Amino acid sequence: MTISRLGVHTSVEELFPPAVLRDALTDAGPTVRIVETDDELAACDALVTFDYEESFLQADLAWIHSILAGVDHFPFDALAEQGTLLTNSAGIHGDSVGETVAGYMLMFARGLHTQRTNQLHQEWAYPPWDAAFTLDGESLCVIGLGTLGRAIAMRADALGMDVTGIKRTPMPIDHVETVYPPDDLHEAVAEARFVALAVPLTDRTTGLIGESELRMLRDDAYLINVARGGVIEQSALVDALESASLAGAALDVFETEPLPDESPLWGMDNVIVTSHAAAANREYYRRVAVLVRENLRRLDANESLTNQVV
Ligand code: 7N6
Repeated sequence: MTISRLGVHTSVEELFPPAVLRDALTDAGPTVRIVETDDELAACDALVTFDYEESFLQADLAWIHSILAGVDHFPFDALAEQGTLLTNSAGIHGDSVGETVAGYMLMFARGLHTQRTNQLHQEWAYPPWDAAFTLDGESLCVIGLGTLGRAIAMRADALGMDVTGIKRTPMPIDHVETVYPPDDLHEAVAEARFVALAVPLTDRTTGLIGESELRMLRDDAYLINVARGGVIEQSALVDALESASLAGAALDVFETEPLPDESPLWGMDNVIVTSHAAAANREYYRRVAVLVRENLRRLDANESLTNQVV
């Protein structure tokens, strides 16, 4: 199958200007246009997009490429029924998310979040004598050992941390001392000073960290979420933070985004809130372009697609 008319949906603007991706694809084969209206959509065989909209189904596209790794907002069954292929952008976020998680852990260990808050009040304050620690020798459990989890594990290992992890199909993974199956979740998280969530949002991972899992965590543990908000029962997390049964949390993703003004998470000293920005990277569009080009080539050659979800 040859794609001759490729659209870049304006929703990619969430991450980069549509024109930079269009320009990066101009010599890829198809004519490439930026798509905003249904008429423009109707003139496409395939679409690169951030959002999912129902009009994409009506347009009967041959292929949709999501510029996100997490595609839980797409209707897999309806796309499959219609014969529309769906691919995602998994695999391109390891370095950016890995560095972000290393940053969160360093902020907590070295008290940098507190120092920054102090600076905003022009306050010169040495940390309480027993507050600061080093990551060297601390433990991390990474839940999900795909691109993100492995990139997190590699950086944690380089910082001298003891890394364990959970993988649906356990196998030896570089930089991870012990890989547990999902059934051993409680055992795996109970030991860890840091727990990082790096799983896709699926039926199996929705609410994975709820009240009983939070109760298993050490009371000096930090929870990090760079997966999807729905992986944690957010109200149970707020309760755990308010009752100090957890030392803190770094959260990039939330049940509702943007995080609503009234959320108590905004105001907690031991919570780092970032705006679904762990994967932000000025090179993002180039990496998407590489995936799109590869799949245009494969479609042309009647080969199976890379990163195919549906
Ligand atoms: C950037 C999203 C993904 O699913 O959540 C990540 O690709 C990055 C807004």
